[in-house]
Amino acid sequence: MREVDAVIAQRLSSHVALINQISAYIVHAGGKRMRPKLVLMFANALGHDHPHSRELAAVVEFIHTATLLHDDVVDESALRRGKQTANALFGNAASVLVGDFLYSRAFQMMVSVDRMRVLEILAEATNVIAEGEVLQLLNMHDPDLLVSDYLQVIRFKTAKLFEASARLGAVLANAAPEQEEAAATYGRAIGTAFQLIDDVLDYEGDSTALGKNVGDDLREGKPTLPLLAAMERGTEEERTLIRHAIEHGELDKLAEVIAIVRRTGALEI
Ligand code: GRG
Repeated sequence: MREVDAVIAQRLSSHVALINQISAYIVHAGGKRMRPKLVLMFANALGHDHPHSRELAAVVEFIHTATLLHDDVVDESALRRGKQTANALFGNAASVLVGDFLYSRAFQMMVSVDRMRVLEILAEATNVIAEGEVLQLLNMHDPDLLVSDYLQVIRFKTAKLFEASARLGAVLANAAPEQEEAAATYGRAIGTAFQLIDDVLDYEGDSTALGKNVGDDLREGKPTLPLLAAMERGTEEERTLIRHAIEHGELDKLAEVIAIVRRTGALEI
């Protein structure tokens, strides 16, 4: 990964000092580099060892970072990777614009790889990521949401870039179509699993975590995964109780909702 980090550092440069400052801040803030690792893992496993794989590994990290910058503005988040978000430090406008810079730099770098298929995969993936975010926005307060709707959002907003990263590794190695599809399936599965776990981990932190988080969900009228799963697994009466509690922010129903989440095993996904 050191070689990919070197490409990242080298390609970050802009003529505008603020762009360098913000992009360096976020790119070096301690991300796990999971998507670049997928590119390299599949490229190497299928016999490709060429600088193009490092370049593309950096490309997917730039795209990922652009989506994080935009996402933190949309969610008005204050913390990312254990540090203050770029929007908290530099403001929303600068964060969105540096996201645009990283996104367009990623496409500029892709051109140097000179493979139409690469452009096609990442153009489609970023389209789907944006669709996922818009769907999430539309679903956010919909109490009729189904677990399947939630899964569609995470396949779009998160799993798609994992899928594209694994697929790119296979494409660079000139893999056979069935190998490329197998890589894509792996990426999609691991990306979906990653987001599912991320979404329920907060609810299991300690003995107070479940109550605190379900309380926040009811207060904000948000049908999150544990509540959706509890509604789908509960009785008709339980479903109505949770739905009503979400729609009306009924915190006096908190203990009953938590009991249903526990009884239905809604955190066991
Ligand atoms: C710029 C094309 C474009 C779209 C913007 C806002 C938006 C549309 C998309 C946001 C998508 C998003 C943030 C999905 C969640 C992805 C996710 C699981 C982030 C956390 O990933 P980690 O844990 O992060 O891999 P690190 O910090 O390790 O890099």
